[in-house]
Amino acid sequence: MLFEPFRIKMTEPIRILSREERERKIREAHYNLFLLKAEDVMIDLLTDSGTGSMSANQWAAIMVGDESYAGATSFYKFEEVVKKITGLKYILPTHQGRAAERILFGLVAKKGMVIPSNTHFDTTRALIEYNGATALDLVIDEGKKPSLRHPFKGNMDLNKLEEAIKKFGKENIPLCMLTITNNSGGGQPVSMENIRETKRLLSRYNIPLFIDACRFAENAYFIKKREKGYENKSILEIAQEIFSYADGCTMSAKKDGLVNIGGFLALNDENLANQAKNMLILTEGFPTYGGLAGRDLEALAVGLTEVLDESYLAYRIGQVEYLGNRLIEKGIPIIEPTGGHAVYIDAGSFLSHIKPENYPAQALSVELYREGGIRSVEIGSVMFGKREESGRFKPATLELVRLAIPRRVYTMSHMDYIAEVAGKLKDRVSSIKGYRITYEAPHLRHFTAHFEPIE
Ligand code: P71
Repeated sequence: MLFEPFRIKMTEPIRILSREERERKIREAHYNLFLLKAEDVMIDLLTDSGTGSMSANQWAAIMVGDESYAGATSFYKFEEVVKKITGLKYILPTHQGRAAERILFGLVAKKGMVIPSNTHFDTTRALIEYNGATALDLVIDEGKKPSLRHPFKGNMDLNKLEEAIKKFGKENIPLCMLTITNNSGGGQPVSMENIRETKRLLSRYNIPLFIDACRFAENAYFIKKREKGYENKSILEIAQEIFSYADGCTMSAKKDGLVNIGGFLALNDENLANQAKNMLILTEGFPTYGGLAGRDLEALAVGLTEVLDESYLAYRIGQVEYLGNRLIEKGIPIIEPTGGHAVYIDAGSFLSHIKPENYPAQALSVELYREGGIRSVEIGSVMFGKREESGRFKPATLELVRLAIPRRVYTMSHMDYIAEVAGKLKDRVSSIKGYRITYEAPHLRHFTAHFEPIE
């Protein structure tokens, strides 16, 4: 039987709000869960990013953080761990993932260029588009069918990738990305074979491969469990092989770095690394701290080591699977099999009476809060849908509600509570109504949009 492989020595209270209070809070937040105060949320599944608990060893490391402006000891500890895992040569700390992306894409994503990926997550897509380039999602078709089971639904479609290279020309593709695990598509892993073959194909055209490495350890665990030949390898060995195919990576360490803030950009190309270093100094800070404090780098060095522990990963992936199974038992459609960091409810199918332009996944996420104080995140047409210049509505590929599980924060009984709340919605699903947007920002509108229910 699965249990949490840790003891809890410090707790945080959860405030229980009445249904009337929740109704008022969500209305005041314009039906956007990002605009709720955290103290008004009972179970917070908005994101697994920066929301985990640090271990006693990480807190101890915080105390020995070296806050020197230049050449801090903490930087060299961090750099050594990142080099050991990735084998990449130039390691630049940043305050979080999108700072690494901003620097990278600011240098390579010129107007008219195309950057393929299995699936870009919101910040990578937005930063590529902000720089005038085009972000292409080329995940295998199996990855777009929520109920279809496949061990590596995050895989790149190699035929589509080769077609894209021929269509756009290799000179217009500065790099190709692989997001591991594939966040927008359900936290689904990419197989080692697919990473190797993607690299092999790109090498023929001299296109570098970059890994969006947020959840690399969770991806490595899936490879160990599902891919032939890896069952006896350690997570570290698997991670090292993954990165051996990469020319660089961006990382939001707020996920598999097991820290509350941090990230990095790692590169092999000396020329690109020098340009990136100059941008880092201009916009984040001196290269031995990036946008971080010395203590953050200490905690990250420990976190990147702890995340490779197999009993931690078995619990982590097992907890997500446990929640997924409880939802399936209640007849709630989810992306199957469950991925690494979250359960994704297929709101398009669960709320099939709401059209994509009325945001079924937004409607479901509001309802989870009303019913049980649970905060989730919409990954559907609010996040990825568009109104084209012609006025035509272009929906997202999938309408999903993501229940992201923070690392080492909630117990199995919290999972049971979440499943019970979702089960109650099942009984009154046809009464749930759609929404319209009343305010939106030009980029990443989901963070600040206002909504109103359609009566
Ligand atoms: C996640 C996030 C952060 C987020 C996004 C949207 C709503 C709420 C929270 C961030 C990622 C990511 C991948 C694959 C780059 C970033 C940016 N994810 N790539 O999943 O998942 O990292 O947040 O540190 O800048 O909740 P950053």
